[in-house]
Amino acid sequence: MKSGIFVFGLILSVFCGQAAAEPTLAEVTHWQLQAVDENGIGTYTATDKVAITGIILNNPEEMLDPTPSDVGMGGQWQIFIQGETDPNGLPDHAGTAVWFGQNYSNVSSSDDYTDAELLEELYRINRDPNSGYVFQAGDRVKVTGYYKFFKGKININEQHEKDPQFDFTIELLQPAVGLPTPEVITLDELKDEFDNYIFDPNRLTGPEYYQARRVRLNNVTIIDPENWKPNGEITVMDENGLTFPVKLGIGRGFGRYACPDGPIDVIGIMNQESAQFFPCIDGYHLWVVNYDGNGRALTDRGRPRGNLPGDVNGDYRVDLLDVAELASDWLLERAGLTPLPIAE
Ligand SMILES: [Ca+2]
Ligand SMILES: [Ca+2]
Ligand SMILES: [Ca+2]
Repeated sequence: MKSGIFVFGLILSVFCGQAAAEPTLAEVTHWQLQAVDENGIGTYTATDKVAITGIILNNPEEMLDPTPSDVGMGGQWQIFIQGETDPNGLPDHAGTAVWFGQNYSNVSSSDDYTDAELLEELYRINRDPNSGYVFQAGDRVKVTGYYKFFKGKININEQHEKDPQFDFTIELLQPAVGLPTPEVITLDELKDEFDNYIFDPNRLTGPEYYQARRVRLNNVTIIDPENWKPNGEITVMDENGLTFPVKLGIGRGFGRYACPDGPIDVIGIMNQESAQFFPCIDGYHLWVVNYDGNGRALTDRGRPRGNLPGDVNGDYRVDLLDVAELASDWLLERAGLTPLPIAE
């Protein structure tokens, strides 16, 4: 009898286990996914998982360092996806970040990824599962996964769980579509007359309208060049004295080139990481992931002149300066891009 109850219980638990393991999924627009309430808290809860489509705005290793590490969150990876149109062909004016990290035990009860597991997972999410194509900024993709709200926006992620059932997947829809033309914005659209962030829970004005999208601020000045460095944060000011933070990525250009002086245009991704977990109505900034040293636009135009691939520093001459930078990188590999070691 006891064993009969045990078997029944086993069948029940298997059945319930299967039922619980079937997450709900919907294809949503970025606009639907990024809805917030009056405190800036994300309100989307309709399904367990979502699928979104759009254009990749950044190469992940210029935004966060994927190198395996025991420190803090360890290796990290993030891309922003900009929405295009909804199923009716109307603009999907929003965007979504997709994030992945190594040491989830800092923020959840999950185990961490070992360094080898991290490399495998980075290798997986950097490539189209059907073709092995390596994703790049400017590709059109579909992302399917769980999501979690963090400091002002809903990110697609693994909900900080290493268990493979929390994996997200990225599929290539069309390669090399090109980066979206940045929308030109002015600081008086983002800040009020007292230089405070405008917050609109309807997301029709202010930084919420541009969140996770590629934008352009023309003719501003960097007022704190002493803060110029990879992973630093600088401040730009317009001619009316309004200011806005610009977060610098870890693209090599921020170490290679001096901070531009004089008026400059800034092309970056509008991001939010609010000061508090509640409310989430501040903490907006532009995120520029790399700079090519051109002096007029804080961006990486990505098409160097000269047709001299050995010209590492972009001065149209291949010499010892280039060799020095090359030598300092000798035998470095980028986690998640180099082929994985073959298992013994
Ligand atoms: Ca927000
Ligand atoms: Ca995973
Ligand atoms: Ca050179």
